[in-house]
Amino acid sequence: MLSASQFARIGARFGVYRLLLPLVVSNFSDAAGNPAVDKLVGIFESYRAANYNQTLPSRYAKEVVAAADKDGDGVLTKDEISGVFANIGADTEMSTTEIEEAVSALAGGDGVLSSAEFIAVLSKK
Ligand SMILES: [Ca+2]
Repeated sequence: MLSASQFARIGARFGVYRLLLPLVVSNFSDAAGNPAVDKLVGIFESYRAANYNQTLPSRYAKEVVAAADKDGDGVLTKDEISGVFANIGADTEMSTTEIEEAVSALAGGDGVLSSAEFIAVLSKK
């Protein structure tokens, strides 16, 4: 398991690679240099480390995403992500604009953040 600070360092390194190597292979590696994305991932990772330390990251990610997708349409909106932040007491940690930016960066070209994409992001540690 990576600590939040290790993860932040990796995020920073991705940022450097992103400048050096403009070729990216997925939404996540593209989005990992984005400060809003790094912040969002860091918040979820801190929450996981504090509350789901005995749970597989993949299972944790599925639970978070299932709770987040209120309308069950398989797509996560910024409002649904904001709702999760409120539920975990992190609602003051990111502004609506930052959440919007992170969701749109993670969504990639199609502009839609699917549950599956978000599970992949959250369980990537
Ligand atoms: Ca939804």
